[in-house]
Amino acid sequence: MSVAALVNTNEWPLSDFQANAHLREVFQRDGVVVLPEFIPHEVVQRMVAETEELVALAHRSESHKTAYLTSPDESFPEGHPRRTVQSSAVEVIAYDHIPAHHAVRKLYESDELMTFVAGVLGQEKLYRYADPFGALNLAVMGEGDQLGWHFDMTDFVVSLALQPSQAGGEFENAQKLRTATDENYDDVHSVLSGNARHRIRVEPMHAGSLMIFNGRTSLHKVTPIEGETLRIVALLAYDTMSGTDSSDELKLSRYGRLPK
Ligand SMILES: O=C(O)CCC(=O)C(=O)O
Repeated sequence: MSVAALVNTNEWPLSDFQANAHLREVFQRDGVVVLPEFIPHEVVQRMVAETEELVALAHRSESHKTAYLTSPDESFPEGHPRRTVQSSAVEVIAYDHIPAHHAVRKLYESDELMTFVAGVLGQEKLYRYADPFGALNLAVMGEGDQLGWHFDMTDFVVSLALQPSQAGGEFENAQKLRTATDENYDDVHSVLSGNARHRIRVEPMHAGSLMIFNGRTSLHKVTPIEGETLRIVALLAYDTMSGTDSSDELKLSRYGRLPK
């Protein structure tokens, strides 16, 4: 199946240099770019149905870590972001559980999509992740699940919203809050303590939206899910170097197992 059958190429012509240059500018400016209706409605429906068949294979993880995805560091003063714990709960379907015919897997394995993402990121070339579980994974969140405030450990993430929850499940983002050389703890503290609503933007996560996001510098969360409808998001992992894999610690916490 060609990627043209999976992507709304009328709206998002993947190889249109001009259009991609605009997306690249937005990504560079904001650290995030959202492409609404990237996937046509009927394809999204197929992706959701194919994901629902796999829900029993999902691994549930619940974590209580700081926004830096670490345990609290008691050497910092009380109330400091490095000591402040965030709660998260999510179920994840790993790449090796997603069959070859799944439309999301076909999309992820398309070179055309990877070249397009590289163009938006301003990268010469990208590689798919080497993690046999995390290269492509489907995050499924039910009532009460949430992701606490956190920075990612990777430079960027590509997510595809497949199904929003009835309420809650909002992706809140305080963009570009830190840099490689400045942790900006004061502003991180303000966001964590709810005193910086003006810095937070809710990114639209309608079914079929693709989001390309720099989660290493932007502090973000998913608010608690309300209602019975599962919130489903596909996470497509790429890197600028070939062979990049996740640590065993991350695999065990997110997927509950290690490769055999
Ligand atoms: O589910 C989402 O929308 C975002 C996921 C996320 O923030 C993450 O996995 O780090």
